[in-house]
Amino acid sequence: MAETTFIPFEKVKTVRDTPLEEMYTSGHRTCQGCESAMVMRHFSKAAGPRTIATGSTGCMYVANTSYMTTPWIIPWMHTQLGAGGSSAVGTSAALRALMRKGKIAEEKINVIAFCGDLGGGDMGLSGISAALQTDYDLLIILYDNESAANTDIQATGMTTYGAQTTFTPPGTKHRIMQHRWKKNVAPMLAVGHPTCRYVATASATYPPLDFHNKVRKALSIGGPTFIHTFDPCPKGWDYHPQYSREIGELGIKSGIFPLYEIIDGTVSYSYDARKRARTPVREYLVKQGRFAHIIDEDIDYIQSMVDSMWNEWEIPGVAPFKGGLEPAKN
Ligand SMILES: Cc1ncc(C[n+]2csc(CCOP(=O)(O)OP(=O)(O)O)c2C)c(N)n1
Ligand code: SF4
Ligand SMILES: [Mg+2]
Repeated sequence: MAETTFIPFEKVKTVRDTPLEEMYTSGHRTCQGCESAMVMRHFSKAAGPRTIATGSTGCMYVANTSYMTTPWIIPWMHTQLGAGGSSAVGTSAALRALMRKGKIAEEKINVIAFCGDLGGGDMGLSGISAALQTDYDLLIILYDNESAANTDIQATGMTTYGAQTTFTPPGTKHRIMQHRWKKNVAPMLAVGHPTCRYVATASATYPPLDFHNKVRKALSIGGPTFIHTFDPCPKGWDYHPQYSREIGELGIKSGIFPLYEIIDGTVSYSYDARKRARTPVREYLVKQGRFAHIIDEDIDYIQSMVDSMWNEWEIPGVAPFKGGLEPAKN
C-alpha cells in the first residue's frame, strides 16, 4: 500500500489535537466573517490531505476560485448547482474502479461533496437522495446560509420565516413576505435512507470542535453520510462580520437551529435545548438586519414555533409529529 499521511479519525478533544495542516487556506474572496468559509476550512482540516472535494455552484465555488486563485490544497472540482450527490457518487465509483483495476494504489481516499441550501436542499435533493442509497463511502455537507447568497440573497426553502431577502422584501402592505418555515432536510434524509448510518447538523464554530468531530465521525462510520451546517452570512443576514460566531451560537442556544446526530437511527443532541434554558429567540433575531422590519407580534410567533418544536414534537427539533400514534377514527 502507498504511504500516505491519512489520519485516523479518533475524537479530537482540544484544539491542540487538531492537525496543524490547513487544507483550505489563503486565496479566497469570501466576505469577512463568512461562516460557510469556516465550514470549508474545518471539514478539510478534519478530513486531511487524502481527500477529494467536489463543490456545487454557489458562493463556495465562485468566491473560492475567482481569477485563477484558490485556497484549496486538496483536489477540488466544481460541479453543477444540483449535482452535489451525483458528483460524490461518480468520484467514489471512479476511485473504486481505478483501485480494483490496479491503476491506483489501494488506500482510503475521502470523498466529500458540498452544496448550498439552494443547490442541495432544494435543487439537488433528488441527487443527494440517490447518493445516500448507494454503498459508496462519501460525505455530503450541505452548507446553509439560508439564501441563494451568490446570486444576491434570494430566499430558498431553508430561509427562516420572516427574513428579508431580494425575493421577499418587506413592504408597507405586507410586512412579512417569507411565510415558509424552514425545510427540515437532515431528518428527511435520515428517515428515508436506511443505507445512510450517519446524519448530523452542525455549526462550524459552536460548540468548538463539534463540527470537526462530526466530520471525523461521518468519515469513520463510512458509507454515504450527510451533515447540514448552519452558516451565518454577514452579507445576506446583514450584520457586522465580527458577530458571525456569536450569531451562530445564539441560533443554537435559542433552539431555532437544533444540533444533533442521528447514528444508526438513534438521535443524540449535541446541544439539548429542551434541558438547558433556551436564550429568547429575540436575541438572535434583533442582531440581524434581515429581521429589522419584524415587530413584537412576529417575534412572539417565531418564539412559539421554536417552543413547540422543543416541547411538542415527537422527536424534539427533528420530527414534527405530535402526540404519538392515534387509533383510526373510522
Ligand atoms: C441550474 C442553475 N440555475 C441557476 C444558477 C445560478 N446560480 C448560481 S449560484 C446560485 C445560488 C446558489 O445558492 P446556494 O446553493 O444556497 O449557495 P450559496 O450561493 O448560498 O453559497 C444560483 C441560483 C446556476 N448556476 N445553475
Ligand atoms: S455572501 Fe455570505 S456565504 Fe457568500 S461569501 Fe459572503 S458571507 Fe459567505
Ligand atoms: Mg445558500
